[in-house]
Amino acid sequence: MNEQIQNIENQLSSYEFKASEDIEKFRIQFLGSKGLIKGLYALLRDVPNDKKKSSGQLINALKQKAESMLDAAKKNQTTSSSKKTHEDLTKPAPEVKLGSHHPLSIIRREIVDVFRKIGFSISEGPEIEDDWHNFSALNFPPEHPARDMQDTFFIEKGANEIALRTHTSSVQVRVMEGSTPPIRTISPGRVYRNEAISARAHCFFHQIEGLYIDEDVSFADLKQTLLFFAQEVFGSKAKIRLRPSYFPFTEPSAEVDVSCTICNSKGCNVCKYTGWLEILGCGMVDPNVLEASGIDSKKYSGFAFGMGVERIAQLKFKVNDLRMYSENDLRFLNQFKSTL
Ligand code: 2NL
Repeated sequence: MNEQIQNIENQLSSYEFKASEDIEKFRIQFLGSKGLIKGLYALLRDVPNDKKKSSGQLINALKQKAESMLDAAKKNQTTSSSKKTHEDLTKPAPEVKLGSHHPLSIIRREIVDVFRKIGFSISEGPEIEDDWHNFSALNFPPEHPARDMQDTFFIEKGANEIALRTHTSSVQVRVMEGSTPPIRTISPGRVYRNEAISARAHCFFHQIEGLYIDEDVSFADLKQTLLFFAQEVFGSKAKIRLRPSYFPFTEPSAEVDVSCTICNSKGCNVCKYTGWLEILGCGMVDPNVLEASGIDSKKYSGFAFGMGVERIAQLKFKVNDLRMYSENDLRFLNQFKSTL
């Protein structure tokens, strides 16, 4: 037995690791499940009892030696390969994965650019608003349902309530307060409503509102501006239709439909066989709203409109679940890679 142990000990001592494959060869030869050292343990069964202990200790020591040789060889390999050389500097660079613009950003930019072309400036404002800018200055009566906890995320209740803005009209109130007509501005931004999240509703979404105030601004100016917008965004054949509506901040008010671009107004399931798609709300700014922001309603008049960016993107990109916009699923986002 001792002779066999000595024999393997000699083999170990004279072993030289030459190539990286030798590490695995060494492991199999000495430490593998059918290796030399396992073989010694098998022989131990036939060793007389009084010698078992000393032989066992010798084999254990041998096993430890083999293991530490293996560890040392492995360590040596990693340090020598990392020390080796630089990468091949003539190799082409690894592919750079380009990100993409979010579909809502693409549409927002497209819409903003349409209005920029006809002289609108862009205004931004805080997402956390006071009651005055979000409601009172916009002619919301004190008991209006939008002021309810059910509809608005309040941050502070009390004399001057603080809430997440429910529309970007609040930005336009700030513009009116801080400047004199002519005012031509659009306000893109995120707005918040206290709603359960579903395919059709979300607790936040994005709006673009427009405001034009000057002497003698008329409903005809509003209609023509919106027709221009619709044809820029939905194609030169697009038509619009206005239906009477109601908003606290405009009088008269209207809802605007664009002719269905999917079926050419023939009727399809997107336009519910009406040939029309609702895209925005609008109206002539209520004189109370002008006065609340210090604009003389005898001298000036104006129009305003507001649209949901998600809605326009839904129509242009055929997105049928609002949640897609905020889930960051790459299978969704990657589809917009080439769209800008
Ligand atoms: C909609 C309707 C609308 C406005 C927004 C507005 C702003 C000021 C004064 C008067 Cl400062 N009006 N904005 C007017 C009519 C409709 O939005 O359905 N938006 C998604």
